[in-house]
Amino acid sequence: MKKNKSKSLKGIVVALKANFLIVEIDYKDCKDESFDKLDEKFRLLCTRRSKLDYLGFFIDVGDIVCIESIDYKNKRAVISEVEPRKSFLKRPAVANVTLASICISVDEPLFDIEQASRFLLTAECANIRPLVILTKIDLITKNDLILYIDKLKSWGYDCIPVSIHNSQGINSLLERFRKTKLTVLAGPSGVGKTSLINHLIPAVSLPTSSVSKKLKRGTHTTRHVELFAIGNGSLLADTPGFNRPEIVCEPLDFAYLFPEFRTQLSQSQCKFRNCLHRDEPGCVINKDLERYPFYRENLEEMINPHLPYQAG
Ligand SMILES: Nc1nc2c(ncn2[C@@H]2O[C@H](COP(=O)(O)OP(=O)(O)OP(=O)(O)O)[C@@H](O)[C@H]2O)c(=O)[nH]1
Ligand SMILES: [Mg+2]
Ligand SMILES: [Zn+2]
Repeated sequence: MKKNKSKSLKGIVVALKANFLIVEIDYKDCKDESFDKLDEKFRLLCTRRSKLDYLGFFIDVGDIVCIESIDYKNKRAVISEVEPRKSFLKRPAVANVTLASICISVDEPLFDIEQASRFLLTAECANIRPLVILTKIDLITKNDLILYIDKLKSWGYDCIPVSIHNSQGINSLLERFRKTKLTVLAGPSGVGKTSLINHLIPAVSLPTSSVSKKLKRGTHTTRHVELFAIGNGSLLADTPGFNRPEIVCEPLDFAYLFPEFRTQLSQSQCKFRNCLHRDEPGCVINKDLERYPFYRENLEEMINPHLPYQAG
């Protein structure tokens, strides 16, 4: 076994563990090295060159990095460079995301407009078009499911309804993920993100736990972001659930994060260029849309963070 000090390789950060980073590289990229047979992909425990800290480079899961001083025997290496990111989802923090799959359960925990919207807005803010995965559909009737699908449609989103109990939707999900370079599963705690990964990737068996009977909420089982191979060179990220993502955005840009408002703003223009779509004359936004009160309340909070908004 040799230490390869001269050659650097590219890999992807698949997890952060304390002060270390786990980087996955392709066996084919280092075929010429004199080491024993390894899996097609393998993972190395890495530290980072201190110059990266001086230069202020943060490294997150999903980052593409150059590694050197590779010790194949002990599966260790050092990160020397980080490639510029194509996208970045702030919370959960994942770089180079190509699809943000927002998992929302129809029950246990119950579908919540504000919470679902906050997750969707986080993806929209990062300029990553989200896909909604409606989970635990075995817990509701077909008619109720249709109501949820229609609701999401009226917000401008298609969804994939799934259940791990009767495997509904699982194949279309798998197909979609295998066509996507890096998909993140994000959403509130307890909606079944990890259960979905266990179901989709049989080799993976991650801990999950039932939602609290009293609060009907998840118990924050997953603690770290981790990427898993899902076939076809695609990766799927499990992430810790949280309950209330913050929305950080300029008030004038806020309406553009809602597809149903975007559609109206692309068809006609408000009278004033700086319209915030409140009570301005000549505003084209339809105030009867389901998420308008949510937009309005959060807009007022952005403008006056210290004053509670009171609907008129
Ligand atoms: N009925 C039903 N229960 C499900 C389904 N998927 C997951 N669950 C249950 O939901 C509970 C929570 O699942 P987890 O996979 O731990 O949820 P999570 O989203 O990863 O939660 P955090 O890690 O806390 O963010 C478990 O008891 C699962 O068995 C489903 O399709 N139907
Ligand atoms: Mg989990
Ligand atoms: Zn307007």
